[in-house]
Amino acid sequence: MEKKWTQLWLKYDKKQDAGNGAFVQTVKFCGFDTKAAVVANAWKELQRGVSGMLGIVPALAGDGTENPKMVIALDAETVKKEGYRISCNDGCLKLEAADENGVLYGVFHVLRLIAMEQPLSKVTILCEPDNPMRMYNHWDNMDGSIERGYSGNSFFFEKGELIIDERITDYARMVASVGINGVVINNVNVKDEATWLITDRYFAKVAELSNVFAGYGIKLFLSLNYAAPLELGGPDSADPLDEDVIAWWKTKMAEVFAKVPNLGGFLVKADSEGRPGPFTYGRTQADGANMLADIVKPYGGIIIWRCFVYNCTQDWRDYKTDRARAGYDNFIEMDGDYHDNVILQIKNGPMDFQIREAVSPLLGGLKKTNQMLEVQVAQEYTGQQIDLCYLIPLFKEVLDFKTYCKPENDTVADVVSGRTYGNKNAGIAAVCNTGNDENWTGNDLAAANFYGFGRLAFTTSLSAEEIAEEWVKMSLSCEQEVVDAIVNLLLGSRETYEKYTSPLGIGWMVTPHYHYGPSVDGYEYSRWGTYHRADHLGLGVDRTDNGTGYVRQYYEPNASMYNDIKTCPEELLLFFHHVPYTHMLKSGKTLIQHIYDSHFEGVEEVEAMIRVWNGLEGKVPFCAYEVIKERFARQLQNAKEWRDQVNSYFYRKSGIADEMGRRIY
Ligand code: GCW
Repeated sequence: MEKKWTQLWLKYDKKQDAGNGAFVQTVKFCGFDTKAAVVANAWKELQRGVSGMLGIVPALAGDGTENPKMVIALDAETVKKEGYRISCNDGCLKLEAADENGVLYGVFHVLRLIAMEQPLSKVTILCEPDNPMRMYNHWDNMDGSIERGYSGNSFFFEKGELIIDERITDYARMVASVGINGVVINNVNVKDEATWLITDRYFAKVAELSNVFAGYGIKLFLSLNYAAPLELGGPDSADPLDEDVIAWWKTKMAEVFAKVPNLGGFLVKADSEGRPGPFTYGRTQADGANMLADIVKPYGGIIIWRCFVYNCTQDWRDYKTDRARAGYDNFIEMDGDYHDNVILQIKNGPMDFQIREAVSPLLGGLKKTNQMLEVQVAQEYTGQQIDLCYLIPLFKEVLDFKTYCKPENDTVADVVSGRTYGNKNAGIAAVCNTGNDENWTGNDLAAANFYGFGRLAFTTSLSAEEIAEEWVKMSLSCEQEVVDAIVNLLLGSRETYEKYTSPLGIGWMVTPHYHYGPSVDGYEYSRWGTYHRADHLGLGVDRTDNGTGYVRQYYEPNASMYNDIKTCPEELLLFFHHVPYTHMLKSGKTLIQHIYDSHFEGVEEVEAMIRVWNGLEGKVPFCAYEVIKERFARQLQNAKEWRDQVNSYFYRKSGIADEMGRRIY
């Protein structure tokens, strides 16, 4: 069966000219070789976009051309790496770029403006990426399944093989258009065939894929099985200090880098959720990461080492062990020991991609180690691309968080961009939400996250609203009324989701393993360390000085702020404190009343979103309209289930009735 797929925000359908056609008729390149892959692709894209949107086929101007309307010129002096400047003077549009990636990003910027029907004549803009590394991580398995994937199967793998087709090129165009410059194609849980990606069995295909990426300025990365030596017929150990193990990796990496061009390096999940790692051999995380890093260094390779290391066989009776502490406790002591081509990749929160949790204290806690932020665009705990949950506001909140690691430049955005400590190996990665569904992301509106993450990683100062507006205009409609309606839906969606799910930062309460839908006690008596600790008097995890002491992992004044129930931000109240149901919130409501109210409100808000959506029938493309409508119907079911289970649970635990006398079971 032939698979089809949409072009998302690069669909290049007919647009109002807005005076733009005049600029893109003849284009002249200065200082760039139009035959070089990335520049050639940029030129191809410009032709494709302009002819689709404006009905003009741009021509390449020769050296002798008197008055080209658009000039794409090299400027590595005043424009930084991967950056570009667009300006318009005397009827000539100028795109100056520092390098080939800059040309590509600049061209996509021009196309974006055309797609948004904005006049090019008014542009003067210098765009340089805020983060050196801007990556998508795919959790795709080689059998074609995707761990935490909600939009079909993998388009990278099928039945143990790599797929190289037109869709891969479209994927590369898509992510390059928002500035992504690195992609990990396989799941961090590297098992079975995936371990063999670094062998002869797959080199030819991996190289082919890597070349496609190279044409769009994207470095290929692979997830690595730390125990590869044992599984690929090497030494019977993966001890990072063992001479035979080191020798085996040296030979292996020499081979891999020789066979696979454009390889950026490797992502490693070690000693995490049953994956092998240096702890097995009594070695440290730094021992493991540095061993690999030293070996890939001659090839310019980077080792991205995940910090998702915690005890996943905890006893729920144990109140002292706190999963939130684990990342920091496992990595802080060796700050400064990691070599300079190691980057520690840290999830935004200390638990796991919940709808609301504190910011990981490791970010900025580490002062002498390269750090990268990891967020999840795939909606594992945030509605699985059935429920609408625009995540850019959440990501911005994390990036804006003031760590107090230094007197200035101390936000998470500063730290992970490398501004705080002046390091180059830094950036942001996101677990991607795509699959081989026709619309790529299951719910068409979930593509706003796919788009938005890249835009935000490139230009952190963009607001969630600006990003949403761009995406809507490029994907669904430029009609202002429609744009406003959809942007509002997106912007309110995270809080709505939060309202009908788990309250005030406590998280979880999800169906075990699947993580969609409510199960209040689903993880309460399990080994995973994700408890709410509800009893008949109250709920929440005491992470203060009297509890697990987690608050002390933050710098002051954050530590004291979180420690004191009076200053702890209320949206994180239950993350840091065990609180009586009768505790009075700033709103003047008791905790229990807040739980009831927010759950009723959450469902009402979903109903309101559905009314808005129904009003857009005929104003957005039919397919998208129908898919989204169906998703909203499922979201409403889910929201009601959450409301009723959570409210009933806490009514039964507390014995306190809803002041409004609404139906609780
Ligand atoms: O959130 C958990 C997921 C796992 C995932 C793990 C991780 C890839 O439930 O499916 O494994 O995080 O981030 O490694």
